[in-house]
Amino acid sequence: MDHAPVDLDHRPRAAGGFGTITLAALLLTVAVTAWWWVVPPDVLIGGAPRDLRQLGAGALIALPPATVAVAGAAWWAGRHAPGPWRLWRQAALTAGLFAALLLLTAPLHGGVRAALRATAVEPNLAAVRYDTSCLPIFSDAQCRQAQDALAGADAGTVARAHHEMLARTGHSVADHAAMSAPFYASLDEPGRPAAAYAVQDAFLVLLVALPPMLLVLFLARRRGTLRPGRGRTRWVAVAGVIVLVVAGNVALSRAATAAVVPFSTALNIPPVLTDATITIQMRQAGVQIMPTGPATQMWTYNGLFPGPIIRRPSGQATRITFQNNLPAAAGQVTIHQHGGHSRPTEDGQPNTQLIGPNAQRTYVYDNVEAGAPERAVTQWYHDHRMDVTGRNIWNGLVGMLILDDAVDSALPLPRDQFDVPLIIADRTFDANNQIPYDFRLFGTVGNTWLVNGRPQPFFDVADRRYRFRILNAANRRPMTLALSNGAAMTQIGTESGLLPAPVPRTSITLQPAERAEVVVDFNGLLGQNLVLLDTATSGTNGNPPRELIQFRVDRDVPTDPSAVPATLRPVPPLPAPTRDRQFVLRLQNGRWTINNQTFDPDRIDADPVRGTTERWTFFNVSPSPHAIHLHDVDWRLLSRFRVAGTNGNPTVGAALPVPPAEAGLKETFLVPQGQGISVATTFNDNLGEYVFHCHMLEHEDLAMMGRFVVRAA
Ligand SMILES: [Cu+2]
Repeated sequence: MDHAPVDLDHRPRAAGGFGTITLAALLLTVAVTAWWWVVPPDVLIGGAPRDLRQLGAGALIALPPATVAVAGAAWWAGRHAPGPWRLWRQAALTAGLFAALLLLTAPLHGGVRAALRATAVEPNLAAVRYDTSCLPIFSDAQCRQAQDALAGADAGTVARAHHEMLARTGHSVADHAAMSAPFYASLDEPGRPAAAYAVQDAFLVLLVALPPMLLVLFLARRRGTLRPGRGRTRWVAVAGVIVLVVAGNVALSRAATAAVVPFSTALNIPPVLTDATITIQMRQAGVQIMPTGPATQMWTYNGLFPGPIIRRPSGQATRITFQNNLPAAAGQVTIHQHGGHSRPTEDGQPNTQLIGPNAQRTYVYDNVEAGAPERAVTQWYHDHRMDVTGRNIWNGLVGMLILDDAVDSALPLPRDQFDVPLIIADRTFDANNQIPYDFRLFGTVGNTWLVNGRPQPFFDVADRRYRFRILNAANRRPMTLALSNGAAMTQIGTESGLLPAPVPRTSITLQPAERAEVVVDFNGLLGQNLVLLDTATSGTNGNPPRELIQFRVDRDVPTDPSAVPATLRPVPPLPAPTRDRQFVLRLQNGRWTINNQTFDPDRIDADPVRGTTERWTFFNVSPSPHAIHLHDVDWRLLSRFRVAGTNGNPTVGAALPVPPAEAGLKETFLVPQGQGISVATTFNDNLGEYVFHCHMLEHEDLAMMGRFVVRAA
């Protein structure tokens, strides 16, 4: 290596000192970036490749273009680039050649991505289940608490417990992997041009290559192989390159993850099925969720996401035949009519009465409650299969079900086209607009919010009242809804129908599976645009509120016949409870437990007698909130409180206020960490077996579920 200063204004030698340094730096760069370049981000967990196979595959594929690029650049620099800018020219040419070669080898990328994802994701599922990495929604203290709770368990213990759990529910880890692999493979259908990946990859490589390039410049300067040039010009050039590379990455990553121009597509309103006999086909279908790029391959009801809305008069039986034409990877499925007072055989049990591949099952919903028509209500139907509910719902098996009755219809609330469903859920889209599912111990969240299955739609409204039936259909994400003008929404209903009286609310927090029916009055806002926000994550990490849907008040109506009465619908009387049960929610050995136990189909956790009233108290001493969902009957919230005592023996501490919006009937309740709730119900309905569980779906899939059996008096 030649350490002597070189007069770069003269014709240079082909491979002088700076050339050697540059060559070494570029090889280092190639090695560092290889895995990043070739391994798609959705295969990575926690930002690192899972194993050496991925690293090796990345390096192998990066090597040929890198070698050609370095050789070509050295040749060119040695002949044609005299002067102080030779180093820069060399770097720029190397980058350009690299990008061009990536483009030329683009078809290879898609295949490698598909192969890596198919082989890497599912076999690691069991390991991922015990991933303790924290989501941004948790505080550092909560993360530490979770990690402490898991620290005591060795991997073998955790794995054995998991195997036992899977075995009890009729699954093995191998089954699980085998079931899911074809689904992930099927996601890699041609859509986004391979060249688009390559351009994006090239920018990624440049981003990573930038620091070593700067280091080379610095070293060359120090060693005197680069003559001091015009300093200002050089650093302007440095800044220019940095800006270009960073801007390219930002632009391309946005284009790749969510090519969404806010409020550029109209609100999707699913078709409404009203017949007494309905057939719904479950199948994989491409759904055009993103306004540009390929359709998203999803598991759907009738090819739709969300599925069709089922709207029926209460008290009239509805027979729905669900045909399982999903890919074999889906395995057996089951459908829960969430909120319904269904008989046990019709409730969508998680581990029995399943619908196998290419089989079908007819569910009969009586829509009757204690012998009378059910209260009018916004319910939903979704998959409930043990272990994989999170995956199945994430993949699309979700739809809304509405029951109407005379009491609700007699009120002057907005109706017909002014009565609008808003099903909100989050998903993470990859560069190909697909949504590979990534199981997380604390629950899987997405980075793109969807309203009725579309990102950031707009909805043209008249200057009058609208009734919105809002469902949080997310796997794990709680949402806090607010209007951008700060105005109050009038909440009129919960998961179990109308409230006793309307409640004005400037923000409404919904846990997964919770519903809120609200009336929004657009009167006086003609010509204005309002946005429904999720403010739940704003304030942390400086995130702005998420903009979910834009309401454009684009037309005037002379009169608004609707109104929100001062009283809506009384709740039925609740007799004094005659039986108390207590349930403690914990995180133990990587599993979410209820009274130190996970789901066991052979164990009964509560056996209430029909006709009696019970009070159930839940204590949350785990490091996550939970959303407790109780099947079959509707419940009343008696109290919220802080947990006192110890984690081993929690007791009821200081009372917390019960919000007026929780004064109605409900079946899904938030239990924040360190807090508890008491709820009560009269088991006045069906006999038989039901489940209760956390509705944060990954908690549920880790078997945070119990069984109760309603016995005859
Ligand atoms: Cu939970």
